[in-house]
Amino acid sequence: MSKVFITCALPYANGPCHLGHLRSTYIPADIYARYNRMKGNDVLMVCATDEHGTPIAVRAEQEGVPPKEIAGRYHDMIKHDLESCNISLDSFTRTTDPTHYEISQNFFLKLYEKGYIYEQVIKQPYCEECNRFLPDRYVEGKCPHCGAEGARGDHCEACGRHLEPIQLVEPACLICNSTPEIRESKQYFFKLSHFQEDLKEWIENNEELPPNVKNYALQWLKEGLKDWILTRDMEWGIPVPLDDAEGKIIYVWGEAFLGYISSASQWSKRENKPWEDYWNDRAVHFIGKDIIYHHSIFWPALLMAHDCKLPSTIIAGEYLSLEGRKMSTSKNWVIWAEDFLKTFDADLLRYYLIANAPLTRDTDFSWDDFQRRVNDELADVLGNFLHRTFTFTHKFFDGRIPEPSKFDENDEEFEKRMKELPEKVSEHIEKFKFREGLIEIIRLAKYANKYFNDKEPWKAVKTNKDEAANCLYLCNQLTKVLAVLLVPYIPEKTGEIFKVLGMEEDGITWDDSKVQLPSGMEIGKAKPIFKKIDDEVIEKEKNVLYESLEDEDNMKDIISIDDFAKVDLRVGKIIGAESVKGSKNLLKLSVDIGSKKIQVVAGVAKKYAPEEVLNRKVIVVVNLEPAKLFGIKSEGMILATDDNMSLLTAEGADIGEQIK
Ligand code: B3M
Ligand code: ZN
Repeated sequence: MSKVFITCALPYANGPCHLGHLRSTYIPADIYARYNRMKGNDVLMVCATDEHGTPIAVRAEQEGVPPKEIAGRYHDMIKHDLESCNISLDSFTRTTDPTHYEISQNFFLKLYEKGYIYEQVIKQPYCEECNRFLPDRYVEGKCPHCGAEGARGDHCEACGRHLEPIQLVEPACLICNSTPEIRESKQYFFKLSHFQEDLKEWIENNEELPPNVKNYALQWLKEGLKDWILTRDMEWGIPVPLDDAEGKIIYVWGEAFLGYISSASQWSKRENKPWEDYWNDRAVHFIGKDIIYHHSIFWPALLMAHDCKLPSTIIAGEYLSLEGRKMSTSKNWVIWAEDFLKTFDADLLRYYLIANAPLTRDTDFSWDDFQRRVNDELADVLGNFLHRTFTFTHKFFDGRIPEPSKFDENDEEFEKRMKELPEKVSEHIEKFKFREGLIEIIRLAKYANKYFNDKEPWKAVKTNKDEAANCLYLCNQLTKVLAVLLVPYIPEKTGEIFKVLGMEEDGITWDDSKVQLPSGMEIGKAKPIFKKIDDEVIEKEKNVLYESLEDEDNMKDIISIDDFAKVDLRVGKIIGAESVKGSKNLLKLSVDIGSKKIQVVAGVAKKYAPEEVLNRKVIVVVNLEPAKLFGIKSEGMILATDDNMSLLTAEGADIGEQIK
């Protein structure tokens, strides 16, 4: 028996789980964990929510609530999502737990003391308006490599490159949109470059690392590793545990990995078993492909620096698109686990996401394909085989497993295949080829249906009862074999099969697939375990999904007419305009709205010079709560289009006229 430490990438606590997370990481990890437990290995499977980092901090700021509150909300949601999918984690904690702070700070200190972390003054964008440095996602601009708009201070989604905030072209503060200046600040660097050779050796010689991870990692190593900034000037995060580091926190990626350890350590305390035994035996990381860099380069280097054992392997699930388009949570082009599970069993999702494609390939979720696989493979092949076996056993053999007699050639072939199956599936799962394992199982069920048809036990029972008995004897045996081998994949459905067989799923081992059911054993009532999905059900799901796409094109959220009526829109004439010192975006305008004159700061300076807007009749929101932009009071808002910044005008209208 060996011990296995299994980790799932820590989801950011800023959104619930969607199908992409489940496909790349959680379902594969769970299959592996369940399989290992059934093989008698001692498994510790951990995860936690990743609760630091700028996405959560920015969001908290935008919503005006503390970051930990946001994180707590999503921690609960994610926990619920994972449980609903039967992801059998032994520990699911938070990176805001005190244990995590302690472990992360100690880890940092140890590396500092060993000389792997050093100080250096660097240039960073600083927002004068917001009075702070702008790390990571606090700043957006154009990507210096590919020119894409909307690149963030740490990453460009368009070309996938890692960025430093000062590399951004035309940077803007995400909170106030002003142009940051460059200031100097002391940060702590990790000597990543020092580990270049050791990493290369580890990656090249690790036989278990799958090709997708290996190839990426070697390519980055070829480009050469640079030292890595491990800290940020930011409030939200784990404070750097050094005296002269006030206001600095450990970069989220510098502590998130330790979430694996802090989650395990909390489990250890509870269970009174040392997690180290698991880590030192065999550790397997399950991640999505977007974080291969972090897990194959940063994390092993951190572990080397600390002198810890490296993981055995890293399994990276590739991307899932949706109906042929890239998934996007901001565009609502996404299927949330919770929504999916309102209509369908978790096992259908587990089945489909694994059967659909090998983990190491990008693939697509499509509703039609989902329906097809469930109906053809689960209902028609597997479900049909189980159902006819159980109903015939009741109909012709009193609900008892018949006594076999001498097998003919076909029976022997059937038995042979059945006996070979557990080993075949095992081999695939151990190589993380979950799809291949599943396909073997379905293939055998398909063959079993053919065997059943050829044997025609409904006829044989009248002409040659022994032949029918052999057929039903073998088919019943196979139902159990299939049920055992499918436990890692679809644990709820297999529970239903075991119930018919009068067995408990808890405690079932892989080798139970080899134990024969005794003749004469009574089976329970047959009931359909896999049902077909009707076209209407799929149509409905498609409509919901595609509607969100249309909504996105046309409008954001639906508001009531009363909500709209609250907005006081008037025609105003711009009677004064000047640029705002230090801002490329803003114009300071004086606007006559009939009843009075108001001052408005508008973000249209990139499109219009002050004299170009003078005397224009524009649409003004006049009952907006006054705000200060660049220290200048703004008492309303001028309507303009978002990207193009074209002013909406009403040249023929009267000043002060209301818009309804
Ligand atoms: N929180 C999620 C991601 O980038 C990130 C994973 C951390 S694993 C240590 O997908
Ligand atoms: Zn700012």
